This record gives sequence, C-alpha cells and structure tokens, in this order.
Amino acid sequence: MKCPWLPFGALCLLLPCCSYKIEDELEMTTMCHRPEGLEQLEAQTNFTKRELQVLYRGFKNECPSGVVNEETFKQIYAQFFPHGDATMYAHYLFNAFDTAQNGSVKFEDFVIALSILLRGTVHEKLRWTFNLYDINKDGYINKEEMMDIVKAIYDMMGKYTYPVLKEDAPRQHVEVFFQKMDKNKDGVVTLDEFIESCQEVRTKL
Ligand SMILES: [Ca+2]
Ligand SMILES: [Ca+2]
Repeated sequence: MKCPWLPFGALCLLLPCCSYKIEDELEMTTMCHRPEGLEQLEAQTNFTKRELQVLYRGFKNECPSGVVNEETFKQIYAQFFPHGDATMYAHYLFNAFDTAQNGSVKFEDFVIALSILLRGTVHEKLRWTFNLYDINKDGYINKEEMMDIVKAIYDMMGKYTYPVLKEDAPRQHVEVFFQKMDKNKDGVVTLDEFIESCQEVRTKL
C-alpha cells in the first residue's frame, strides 16, 4: 500500500508510525495508553479515539518525555538526508508545528497538525503550508521568506540529488513562483493570494 504521506514530501518522515500502518496496528493495539484530553482531541481532529491511541503510542516511543524539541526534528531529518544539510528546513518545519512558539511540540500540537495534513480540506492544508512559509508569522510571505524556505529544501536534498543544479537555480524558481503568486504586485503574498495561486496549479494538473 502506498504511503498517503508521499504528497507531503519530507514531512512524512516525522511520523514514527507512518499512517498507512495505522489500520494494521489498530488490529493488535492494546488499550494501554490513555492520553489525557482524548475526547477533546477527538473533537479537534479528524482521527478516531483508537487512531489517536495508536498515534500516541508511536509518539511516546519516539519521544518518551512527551514533547518534541527542535533538536529531535533535526536529528530525524539528518538521518533521512545524509547527503544534505536539513538543519534549516527542520527549523522552519518545527516552527510551523510549534504553534505556541514556546520551543516544544506536545502530542496535541503534533496530532492537530497531522490531522490537517492527512485529513484536512485543501483549504486547511494550504493555510498550514502558508504558515510554514511565513517565517516571521506576520501574515505575509515576502520574497526573502520564500527564498529561505526554497534554499533550505535545496540544502536538505544535497548536491548528490541534483548534481547539475546551478548556483542560482533557487533564486530563479523563487522569482517565477513569486511573480505568479503576488497577484496585485505589492511585493508580498497574502493567504488569499497563496490559496488562489495553489488552486490554479491544481486545476491545471
Ligand atoms: Ca512573513
Ligand atoms: Ca500581494
């Protein structure tokens, strides 16, 4: 069975119990974990109580302390991209998960983001991605922020993946993306502009 996380690229690597196994695991899972506030989480996410229990078990296995910090994100990504430098991408991704901006991601934060990325509407997924790109969280994506994220992705992939990549390739990509997204040409991309542009791409595909 194909992993449903593939469309989200490297993000799937954060899942210790990759979601395509959830159903299998449900068969054998024992009800030993009862994270607090499960009812509330069930209401806040698109997961069932049993799925939440499986996810919780995987989370606790990987992170016995119950929280993930930025260093954990970096370690996970470094394992999967040994030929690249994933430090910056892991940093930006962590900030997108760390909605309270307090340096740690709890199970609740993790599962709410996961629910959006796996089972959210297109609109919810795009809103989450917008927040990832909006590095300083001021509600706009500027060209520098887009450049930083794209560069971080190129760094993570490393030189082995794109041996013929030219030095200025990231900048050229960003220029093209930005021109398309910044509809009113005011130098920043708003959430509405972002969603509109992404949906144009979707309908063309
Ligand atoms: Ca911004
Ligand atoms: Ca604009």
